[in-house]
Amino acid sequence: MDRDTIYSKPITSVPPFEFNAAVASVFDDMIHRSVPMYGEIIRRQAQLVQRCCRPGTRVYDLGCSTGNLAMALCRLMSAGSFEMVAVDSSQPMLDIFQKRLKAAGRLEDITLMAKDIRQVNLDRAAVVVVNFTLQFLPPADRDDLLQKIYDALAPGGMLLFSEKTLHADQGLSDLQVDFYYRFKKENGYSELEISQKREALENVLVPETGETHHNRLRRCGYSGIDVWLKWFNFCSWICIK
Ligand code: GEK
Repeated sequence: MDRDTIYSKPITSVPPFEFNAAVASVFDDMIHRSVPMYGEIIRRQAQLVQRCCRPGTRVYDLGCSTGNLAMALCRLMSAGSFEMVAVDSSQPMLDIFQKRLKAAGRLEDITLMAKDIRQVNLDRAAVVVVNFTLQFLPPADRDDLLQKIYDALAPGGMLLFSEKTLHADQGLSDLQVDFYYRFKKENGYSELEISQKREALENVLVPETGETHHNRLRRCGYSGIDVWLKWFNFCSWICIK
C-alpha cells in the first residue's frame, strides 16, 4: 500500500479535499492512519453483516471507497453466499476496488456502482453500511438519505453507521481534537500534514454532534439504536429496524 504523503510539503493555497486519483492511490494508508480503530470497525461490521444477511437479500455499502469492508466480507464468506452493492461517486476509488476484487477472484459477489449515494435506489436491503460518508454530504441532505435507508430496510434489517463527530461542549470538543491530533502524530503525520489536511477538509467534511445523529436515527423510526464503538470524536452505531 502506498504511503500518504499528500500534505507533507508546504502548499501555498490548500485546495478543498477531493476523492481524486491521488487520494485513491494512498487511501488505505490514509484511512488506517486517520481513523482510530478503523481495522476493528471493518472487522466487526463484516461479522455483523455475516450474521444478518440472508439468501435473496442485499448488503449495501454507501461510500465504499476502495472496498475494505467488501474484502473483509469476502474473507469471511464463501463466493456466491452473499450479494453486495457497493456505491461511491469517486471512479478512481472504484477502479482500485475492482482490481482488488479481480485479484481475489470475487468479481461475481459485488456490484460496483459509480453514483452519488443520494441517487441510489435501495432494493431487498438487509444491511446498509454508511461509514464516514454522511459527513461529506450537505447537512440539508442528510435526513432524506437516512430516511430512505430506513424505508428500504426489511424489518429486522440493520444500518451500520460511523462518523467523525463534534462535541457540543467546547472544553470536551477541544480535548477530543487534541487527542485526535495526538493519534495522527503517533501514526507518523507531521504538524504540517495535520494542519494542511484540516484546512483542505474545512467545509468539505462537516461533522455533527452525536446527539444530532442519534435524534435523526430515532426520527427515522429504528427500534434499536446502539453506539457499539466510540473513540473520542469517532463513533459507530448499530441501528435495527
Ligand atoms: C470505508 N466507507 O473504508 N456519493 C457517493 N460517494 C460519496 C459521496 C456521495 N455523495 N460523498 C463522498 N463519497 C469507507 C470510507 S471515505 C471516508 C469512506 C474518508 C465517497 C468518497 O468518494 C469516499 O470514497 C467516501 O465517500 C468517504 O469504510 O475518506 O474519510
